[in-house]
Formats: sequence, C-alpha cells, structure tokens
Amino acid sequence: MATSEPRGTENEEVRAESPTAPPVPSPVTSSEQYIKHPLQNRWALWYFKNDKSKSWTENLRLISKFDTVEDFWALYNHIQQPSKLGFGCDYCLFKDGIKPMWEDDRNKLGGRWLMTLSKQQRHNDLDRYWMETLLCLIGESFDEASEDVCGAVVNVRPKGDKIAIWTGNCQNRDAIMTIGQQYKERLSIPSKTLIGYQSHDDTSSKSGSTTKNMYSV
Ligand code: MGP
Repeated sequence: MATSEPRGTENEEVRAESPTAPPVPSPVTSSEQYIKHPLQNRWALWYFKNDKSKSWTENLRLISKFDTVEDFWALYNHIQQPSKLGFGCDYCLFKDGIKPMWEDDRNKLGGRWLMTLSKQQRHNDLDRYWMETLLCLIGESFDEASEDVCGAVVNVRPKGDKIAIWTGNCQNRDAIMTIGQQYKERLSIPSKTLIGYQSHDDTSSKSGSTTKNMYSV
C-alpha cells in the first residue's frame, strides 16, 4: 500500500525526461483535481467509553469510516492517542460490516493475538504499537492471511494496557501463525517475548483472570 503523500512533481519530471514513454498514472491529475489513494477495505473506527450506568454495548460508539489513505490520516491526526484516553476506554478498528464484539457472526468463531503491556509501556510503546497495528491492518500487511483479520482493539486499563488483532476463525492455524509472526516483527518485539492467541469463546467464558493460549509466537 502506498502510505506516502502523492508526489505529482516527480511524475511530471519523468514525463518531461522521456516524452515517448506512456503516461505515468498519477494521483494528481491537475492542480484542482485530486484523487485519494484507495485502501483495499473500508474500515470503521469505534470508541468505547466506560460509563458504568450503561451496558457494554451501549458504551460502544462508531466514530467514523474511511477507505482511503488520506481519510485514515485525517482521522488519525484528529483523535487522541491511546495514551491520552481515560482508563476503561478502547479504540477498535474493524473492517466495515464487522462489529467489534465477540457476538458478531464474523468474530464468533475467532480469537485474538493479545499483547499485554506493562504500565511503563504506556509512555514508551503504546501509541507507537497502536499506530503500527493500524498500518498493518489498513495496509493488509499479512499477505493472504490479511483476509482472516477482522480488526484490532486497544484497551486502556490501570492494570496495564492491551492491544489485540482479532481474526475470524481460531481453527485457521496457518493464517493465525502468519499474522502473529509478521505482527511481532512489525512491532520489533524480541523473539524471546511470547505473545499468545486466545479464542473469543475461551475469553468470554473465562472464570479466572487468564485465558489459555491456543497458539503463541
Ligand atoms: P475487556 O474490556 O475486553 O477487558 O472486557 P478488561 O476491561 O481488561 O477486563 P478483563 O476481564 O479482560 O480483565 C471487560 C468486560 O467487557 C468483559 O468481561 C465483558 O463483560 C465486556 N466485553 C468485552 N468485550 C470485548 C465484549 C464483547 O465483545 N461482547 C460483550 N457482550 N461484552 C464484552
């Protein structure tokens, strides 16, 4: 995916130097007309604010949808970084049509790669990890396994923040392992630090504070 700004002048230079070359497709067709860079999927950003007087579902709000690189950055630059959110708040970025909840048809057989951050990592890593997670999603960074991605969630919590990538079927081992390995590399997580994948079924029915890992990388 092209995440850089459109570079119209560079394309103009190419044309000037080789007049017989076929026209180079350019996102800038004239000084007035501007074509945005489309993403492969349309995405929806959700915000969860922990209001104890409301149900979990009522606290979940859709912020906005986007399907171009430019609209992603406009939204990203407009909203607070996760480290500035209050405790109990979440952001969720999901493919359009998938609600960021276990119950959605496209999540219910799935699970998540979960990164649990220490309290210190709120200042050092949280915002950087979340931005990289968003770029992995909108850039479809996991090859064919990107098809399995449903979305990502960041939870801001006093006990330690969490970032997770949700996938659609916890039996799709190959896709899940590809996503986990490539995600870890993108975040430059040391190989000796393990991250785990848990099914939503196990997470939603857990009785204690931990859920067993189905996979780990
Ligand atoms: P949480 O916000 O994912 O994690 O779930 P938190 O706050 O760190 O809590 P912990 O239990 O992981 O330590 C908190 C609670 O929110 C869950 O126990 C559910 O009651 C509710 N909840 C979270 N999710 C993701 C869902 C969901 O998808 N559907 C429904 N119905 N409730 C959810």
